[in-house]
Amino acid sequence: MTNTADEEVLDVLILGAGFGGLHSLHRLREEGLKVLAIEAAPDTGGAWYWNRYPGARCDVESLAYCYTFSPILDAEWKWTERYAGRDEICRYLQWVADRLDLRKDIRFNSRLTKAAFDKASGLWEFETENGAHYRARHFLSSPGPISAPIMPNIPGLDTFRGEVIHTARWPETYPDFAGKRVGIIGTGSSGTQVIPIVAEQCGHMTVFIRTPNFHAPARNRPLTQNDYDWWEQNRDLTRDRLQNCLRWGGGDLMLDDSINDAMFRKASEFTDEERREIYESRWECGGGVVGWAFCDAMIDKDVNEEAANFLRSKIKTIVNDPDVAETLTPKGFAYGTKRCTVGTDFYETFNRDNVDLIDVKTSPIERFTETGAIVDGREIPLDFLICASGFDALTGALTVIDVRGEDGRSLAEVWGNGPHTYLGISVQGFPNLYMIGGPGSPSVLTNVVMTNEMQVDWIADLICYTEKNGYKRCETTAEAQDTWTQHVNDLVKGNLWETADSWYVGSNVPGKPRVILAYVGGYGTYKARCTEDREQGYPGFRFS
Ligand code: N01
Repeated sequence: MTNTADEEVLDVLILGAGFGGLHSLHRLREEGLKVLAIEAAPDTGGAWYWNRYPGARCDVESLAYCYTFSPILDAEWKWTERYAGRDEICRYLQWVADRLDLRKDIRFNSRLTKAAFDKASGLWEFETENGAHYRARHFLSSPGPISAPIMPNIPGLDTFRGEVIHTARWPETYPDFAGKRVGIIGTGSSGTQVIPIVAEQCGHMTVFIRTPNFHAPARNRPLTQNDYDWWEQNRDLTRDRLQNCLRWGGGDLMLDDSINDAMFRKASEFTDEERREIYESRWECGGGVVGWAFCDAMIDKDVNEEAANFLRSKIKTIVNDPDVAETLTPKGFAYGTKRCTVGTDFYETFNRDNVDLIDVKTSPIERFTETGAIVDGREIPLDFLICASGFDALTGALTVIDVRGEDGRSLAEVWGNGPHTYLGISVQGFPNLYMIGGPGSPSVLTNVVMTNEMQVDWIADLICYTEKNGYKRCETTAEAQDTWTQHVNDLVKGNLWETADSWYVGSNVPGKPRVILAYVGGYGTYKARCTEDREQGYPGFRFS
């Protein structure tokens, strides 16, 4: 298909064929709407398609990191590991696309470059990199909240003659690291996963660390028949629990109920000894919510500090060199305000003879040369540079595309001082545009698949409401948008969330305004707020 603009008008065009996009396609098709999804990648997978780096693995347990809307999918899919690797997640989504016969309504290799709302026709008009055009009444955007990679801005990087690889653009042909000197920038979720694996494969690795983060072991393992039996019996209960817990993130399925239940109580309800045991049990069990042991972990500074100190204390017990352990120790920000990283053998890797750690806060990379990086006036020779340097999160996926609303202004302009949205779903001046995982929604702080499902259903209901009532336009009001945006910002004022620089607040992208990008009020509160809006006949929207 090269040009459909003159031939047909879609009811809905969906951007992205990851978790949110596939589910949206299925749900809206079931509603009898004419829907098409476009996807930049050659297959399904969304962000997981691109994050091909070795070690890429989800930090939410696989049993809970999948769709819940279909009993068929539940019955027929079996995860093989506690935390699914990138390839298995991609296989899952490919299988879902086949099982639900979605592929016929997806155009792959179609990178969206332009989307504009035409006021006269009331239609969205789309253009892709390969020259295809589409028109649709509704635009449902699901490109993934963490999908626009950024590179470190270091002088001379463009002159470096070795291979430069961003983890989210890993080459299809696996690099031959044998005997080679590899530098790596970034010790976030991607960096902590890729470092241990490449360190085993290369001749020498130099890790350039800027802000050591809190880190927990994943304790990944194959799932057993016992796990499947347990899941069969507890699936509904567990899902209810996830739906009702404010901020459940992952890593808990394998914990004893008594430890899990502590998460609903304040730390002060437990003795020092009990709290220590709870932290130890969580550490032994593994997962990113090790420190999120009590309901006030992200509210009470002292509770948070205790969790932080517990995690800090573990580093010295693993890393042999005390100076290296110190460099790896997070300081100056609260646990959880920068996403806790989860991996296998991250700290252990710094005991290897072929791995060096350089603190770029005290010894910055002055510049790159053709052959390496200059630090403290001396060249560190490199053959490869891996950039696990992160993403322009939440807004970047849409601002890299030329998306224009009814007055011709682009989202990038409108969000110039920080994103304004209603429920993270709708933007004033952009009628019939709906975002999954948008700024102002809690998606990235929750089990993102669960929040996506909720948003897909909510948006589908809204589109159906618009269609059934014969409306042409549905857009949020300025008042609803301002109130929601203020609420999102107020939630972090003067509390722990303000302590860290990270992609949560956009500070990782030069020039991006420093505002909280995700809703920190929790999944349950958010869902209740969305449900209330729907039940009251969508007072946050204007229909015409
Ligand atoms: O990116 P990040 P990520 N010089 O932004 C460093 C999800 N995810 O790709 O902290 C030196 O977290 C930067 O340093 P600093 C997950 O939600 C999930 O790792 O800014 N360093 C930081 O260490 C995650 O949170 C999974 O000081 C520079 C790193 O690069 C999100 O994606 C796996 C630098 C970037 O860390 C993003 O994770 C992967 C410079 N110039 C990703 N520029 C799982 O499910 C940047 N850095 C497990």
